[in-house]
Amino acid sequence: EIVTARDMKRAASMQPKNSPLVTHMYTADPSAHVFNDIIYIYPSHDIETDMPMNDDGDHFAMRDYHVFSLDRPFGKVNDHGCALDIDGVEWAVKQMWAPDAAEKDGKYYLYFPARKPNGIFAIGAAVGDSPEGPFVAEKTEIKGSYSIDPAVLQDDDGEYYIYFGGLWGGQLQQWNSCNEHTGDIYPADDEPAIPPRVARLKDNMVELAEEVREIVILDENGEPIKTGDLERRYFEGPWMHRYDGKYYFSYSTGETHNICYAVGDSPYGPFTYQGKILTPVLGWTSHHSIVEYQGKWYLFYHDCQLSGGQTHLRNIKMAELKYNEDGTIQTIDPYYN
Ligand code: FUB
Repeated sequence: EIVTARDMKRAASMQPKNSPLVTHMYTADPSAHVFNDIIYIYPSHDIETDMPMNDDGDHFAMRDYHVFSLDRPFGKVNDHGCALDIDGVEWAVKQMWAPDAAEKDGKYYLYFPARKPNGIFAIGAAVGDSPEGPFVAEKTEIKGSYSIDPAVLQDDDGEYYIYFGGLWGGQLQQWNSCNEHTGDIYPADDEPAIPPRVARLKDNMVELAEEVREIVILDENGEPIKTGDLERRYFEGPWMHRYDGKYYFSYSTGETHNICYAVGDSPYGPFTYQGKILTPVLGWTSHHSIVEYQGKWYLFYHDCQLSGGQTHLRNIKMAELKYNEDGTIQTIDPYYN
């Protein structure tokens, strides 16, 4: 079913500018990386489910990951098959949500969130010898991790950082600044918004090297963006990329459906809000990644074109991303108006 009036309006009136990259299954949350001069995409694998639709995202019932590669930008997509199934993850029971991947010293690492038997989300790592997988999951989740949507930056100095966190069903509001599980706590509208999280990874890539830290996103006055600022506050789907010496932290604003970004001088932030990268897509969720390939930059994102707006049955897409001379990003509208 199409879930909101906004979705119905868009489904009826919008012509997509880009086609789904994968059409033989539903895919979402595309994390793209260039390994060995090939663009690889690590998406969620959306499936049909009887689970009721709710704000906890129970209808996102995914249970495995496929890895895809592109023979060229916007070109043929290769499906490399199932790279990890939940049956191979001892600590997890359901909901394999948005993943990411990284390479170090010829080994490949898949990072993914899932729920533990107690219902609490954590982030796991799985290791493989090829960017295509298969990946073998570690016996336990990454100790000290929580919530959803891991995204890993390989920094220019060889350090790796994992970013994560998502509100509502992603449970970020259940964790305080000391990384204690408190249960739901939402700040008031005029208080700083719940921040995304970051930690450096150990050399072994499957453990955190430090306590998880909060990331501050500042407004144009140098003040933390507030909880009530729904058009700009962090909701889920972090991504980090580097451009012209700066750190670009981008994310989804959830119920206002924007992909926004903020720029800083350190992988830990603070980051200052700059603007929108992607305006709302068909479907409730918006989730992206950004990658450079052969001198051009690309945005990977999803919408619900293939399923006619069913919000848990999505399809990944790509678009070229362009910078202005001052380093700001040109906003992409995914539809012809
Ligand atoms: O795919 C399940 C969840 O939907 C992801 O973890 C979020 O980022 C949103 O896209």
